[in-house]
Amino acid sequence: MATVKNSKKKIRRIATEEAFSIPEVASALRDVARSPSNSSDMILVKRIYDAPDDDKSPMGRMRARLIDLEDERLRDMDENGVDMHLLSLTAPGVQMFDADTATELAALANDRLAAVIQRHPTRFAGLATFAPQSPKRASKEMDRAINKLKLNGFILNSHTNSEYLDNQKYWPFLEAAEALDACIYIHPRGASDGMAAPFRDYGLDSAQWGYGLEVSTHAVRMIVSGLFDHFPKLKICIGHMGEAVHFWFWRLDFMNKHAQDRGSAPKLKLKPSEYFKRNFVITTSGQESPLALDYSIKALGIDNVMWAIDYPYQPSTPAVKFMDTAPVSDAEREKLYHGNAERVFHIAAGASAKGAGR
Ligand code: VNL
Ligand code: MN
Repeated sequence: MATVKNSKKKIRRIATEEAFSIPEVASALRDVARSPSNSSDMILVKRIYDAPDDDKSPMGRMRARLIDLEDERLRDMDENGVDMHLLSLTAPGVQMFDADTATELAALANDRLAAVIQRHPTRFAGLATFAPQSPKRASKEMDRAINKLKLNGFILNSHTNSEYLDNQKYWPFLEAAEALDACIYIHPRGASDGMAAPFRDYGLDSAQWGYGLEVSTHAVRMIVSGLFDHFPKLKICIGHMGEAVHFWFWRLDFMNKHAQDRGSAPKLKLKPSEYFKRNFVITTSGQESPLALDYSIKALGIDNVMWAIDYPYQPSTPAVKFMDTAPVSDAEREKLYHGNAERVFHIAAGASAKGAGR
């Protein structure tokens, strides 16, 4: 068992950015992989969804680990003392499909998610998928996902057809999320068409670099467009230690003021950094740097940071060790490991799951 600094107490561990898929979505992504699309997601989609169905293929194994919920995943959680995965349909979600296919597959994925949570209510919670391609139907599915399926919030894989949420055609579902008091987790996908070119070399298309730029740009567009003056209670979560947005606070505030003064940006009620602190929470997914954690807590406050693994793309053992040994107090560790996730994602406060091996 990993050592817990300062304490022997067992702390409930809720991992908040944990990826899954269902066979129907994986097979639709295989069709995308074989299509002529030029999206930067194609590099990853071909790698994972057109890999051989074979135990010896590492990417075939990755696809199997995404689809598995109750076998290897639960074992990995038990071995690492992880009480709960907050599951989300993995990137690019349904956002590369046509509107009808996307709407249908989102509902199917949400049904499967609700069913597995019902079978393992102490081990899984889940973020609902929706199809931004059809904002009106998306709002209906969002309502069903929260009120009927009792899911815990929403997942959105950044841009849709290279458009961002500051585009008012998407506002119906922002209104729905705000009214439902449900947080939207903006997860990365390959960069939008206009910014993808420099990320096509050296493996920069995905988690190494491109993903962070894609989501940080999305978050900043939302903020400086004035969207949060229309939706002051909307909650957005971003992973990978906040995609470095808060590292830019000083310059963003200073230069946004200039942009406002010369008329190239809308007037805002607050400074960009104030919206980020009010409307965003972040997770530590796939970014296990104690220095970045320390900066994040100082910049955003301890109530706005949550632990995540990024399973199965990242291994669980180092993610647990990172949080077990983070130089924070036990009260802070409780918030990072589960308290903030319980509040933001409406997860019932509860004891560690039986069988969580610690
Ligand atoms: C990767 C990492 C991909 C984390 C992900 O979603 C993710 C990757 C597609 O390393 O390719 O959530
Ligand atoms: Mn992820």
